[in-house]
Amino acid sequence: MGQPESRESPGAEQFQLPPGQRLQRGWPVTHYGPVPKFKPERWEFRVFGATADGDKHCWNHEEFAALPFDSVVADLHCVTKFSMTGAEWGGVMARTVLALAPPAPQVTHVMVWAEYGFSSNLRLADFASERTVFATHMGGELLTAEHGFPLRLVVPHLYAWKGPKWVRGIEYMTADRRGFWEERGYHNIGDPWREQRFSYQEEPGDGPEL
Ligand SMILES: Nc1nc2c(c(=O)[nH]1)N[C@H]1C(S)=C(S)[C@@H](COP(=O)(O)O)O[C@H]1N2
Ligand SMILES: [Mo]
Repeated sequence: MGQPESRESPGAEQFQLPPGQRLQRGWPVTHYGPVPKFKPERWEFRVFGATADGDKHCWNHEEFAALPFDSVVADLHCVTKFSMTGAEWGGVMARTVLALAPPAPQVTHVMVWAEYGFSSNLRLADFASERTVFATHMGGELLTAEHGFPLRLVVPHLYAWKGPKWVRGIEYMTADRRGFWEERGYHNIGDPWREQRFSYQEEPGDGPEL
């Protein structure tokens, strides 16, 4: 593990990057597979699995866009070592979704589902962080297609693969299960401050058997 890198921002307040990360100019596009085409009439956001009332909850695009809007300033840390800092994300807080479509008491993990079956698993506490946001906007502008329009998740305290672009719903789970990258060699938890990059670094209890 390296020392956390630090630098002076123009405002002179110091901020740090997680170990091994470097600052990236601009905002690169990183993902696996093609960029999906948004079809508003076919889009819905689904909450399913172990919901408190046993029902599925669905919002169409218009309904989702009418949910309370909040913003969060947060960094993106890609496991390939670049970071993008100070982005202002606008959208619907994960907490808002949890309040409107609550999980059953036994729920411990959330699978976040995106177009083409991409997924990422989160501990309920990570999903429920007060800074986790389903973003529709960055820097006051709608997201572009490559960056996840119409909706992407941002989990500020975890590596960026934990935030699927083109999100379509969440599944409440009563046991942990690995998502797309977590099945393919990446760490089940993915805390950049602890440099949890790869699954071989996992300790007992960090994730389901591989
Ligand atoms: N649907 C989907 N979302 C994804 C990915 C992906 O492969 N598919 N890659 C993740 C990874 S590894 C990173 S670093 C960020 C990159 O977001 P950006 O392209 O907006 O910079 O998206 C994340 N979200
Ligand atoms: Mo990444």
